[in-house]
Amino acid sequence: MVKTGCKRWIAVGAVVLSLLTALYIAAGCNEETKTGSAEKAATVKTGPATEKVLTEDERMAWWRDARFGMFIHWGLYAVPAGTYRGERVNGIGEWIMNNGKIPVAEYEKFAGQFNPLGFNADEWVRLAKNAGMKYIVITSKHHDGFCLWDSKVTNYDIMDATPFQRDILKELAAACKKQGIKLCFYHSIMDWHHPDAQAPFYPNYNDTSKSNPNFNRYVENYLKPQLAELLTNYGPIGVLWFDGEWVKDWTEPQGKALYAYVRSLRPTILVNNRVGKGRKGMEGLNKSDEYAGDFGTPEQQVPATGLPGVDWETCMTMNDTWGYKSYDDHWKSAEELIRTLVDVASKGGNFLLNVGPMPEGLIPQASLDRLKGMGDWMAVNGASIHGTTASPFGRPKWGRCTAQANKRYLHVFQWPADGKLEVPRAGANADKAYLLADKKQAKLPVTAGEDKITISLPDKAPDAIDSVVVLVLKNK
Ligand code: FHN
Repeated sequence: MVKTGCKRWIAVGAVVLSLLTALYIAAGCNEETKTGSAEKAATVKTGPATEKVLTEDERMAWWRDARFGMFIHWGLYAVPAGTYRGERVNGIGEWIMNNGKIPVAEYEKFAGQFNPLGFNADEWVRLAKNAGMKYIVITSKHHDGFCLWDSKVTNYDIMDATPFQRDILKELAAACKKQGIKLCFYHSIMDWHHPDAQAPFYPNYNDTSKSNPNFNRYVENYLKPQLAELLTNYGPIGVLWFDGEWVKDWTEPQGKALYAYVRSLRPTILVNNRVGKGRKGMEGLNKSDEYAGDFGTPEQQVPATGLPGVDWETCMTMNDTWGYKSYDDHWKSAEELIRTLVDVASKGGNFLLNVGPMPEGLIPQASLDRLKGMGDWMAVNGASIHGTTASPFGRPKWGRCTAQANKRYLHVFQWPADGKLEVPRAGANADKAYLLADKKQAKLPVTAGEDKITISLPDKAPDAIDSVVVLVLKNK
């Protein structure tokens, strides 16, 4: 993450850059750029009216409160769905172009088959909302380079290359606005399709020993104009969630410059640490303060004790793939997912849970079932997740704890056989306790000892997965 002083410089840079960008865009200086057969001239609308300048905490506030979001990996890879020329391809679904060694011209043909007539933006947003999620992060462009929006700088997008010809991001933006969900974009820096990026590295597009001498041209003439489109034409975007930053040609100074560029277009936007080199493997975060980005991104794991002192978000799949793979049946249970959400929140993080829609535009039934299970639990217990902070006393043996003002939400995974729930006092005095599932908030007997508070529980747990006891503290 970036030190405050360093961020100040980035903010100053962002203002300067915004002026330059406005001039750059207004001058239509991309109009001459054609960077490959599929690319078109760029004419990008000018940026949004100046946004209110927010402090760091104000900017992060909605995201910290949200705690739970939906990740959507969707693109052409949903068409082969893990199988190429009759053979199952190893690895995660959205990597099929690389893992199946599919040449660019062959892979492009999937666009002609991408016609998701079942796609209903309102329905997807409703699914996220009903699950208790507050934001959606969708792949505007994954590593394969295909664009889910109407981009003026390429024909390799939903409008020009597919029979569908509906701007998916535009429809989602409208649905999110209507339903009060923040829309965010995942965007890959690595691009296996672009001739100035990784396309020439075929058959290993992900060859990190290789350098493309034209990479900077890709950044200036393609990546940045596309980001300008995404940030100016789709309303207020909550997060730009970068990925694919590990390519040899991408450096931390470029990451910092891109961070400043993005903030110059949308001053209040959040940007993850993968904009630069701020990620350490899948652990999520390089500890040094010198990296760009607003939050760390542990992938497929929850840090044992959180990432103290920084904002972070665990992203995770429900099965083993991000992009749809028809035969991946290795699903986590709703119980595991609910407890993971609680575990993450109890350590002060966000949980970004993935769905990989099918090529018809529908979300797999197994994902719907899990979203429903989580939504049912959140409908009763959402207050113990949204707007909460980390446990003040780590991980108790019976479950987890989240906190908000004078409330401690005690997430009981193991209902005590003797009916006594022991909570470390952590310097607090108890006022009362009740079950979150109990609308009448009937008081549970509480006794406060020297080091612990003991709550007497009813015989039966209201929820076999996680019953939440609310402990209200005095004097706070
Ligand atoms: O390579 C990608 C992968 O396909 C997926 O998008 C995940 C999500 O965090 N990120 C990358 C690997 O770190």
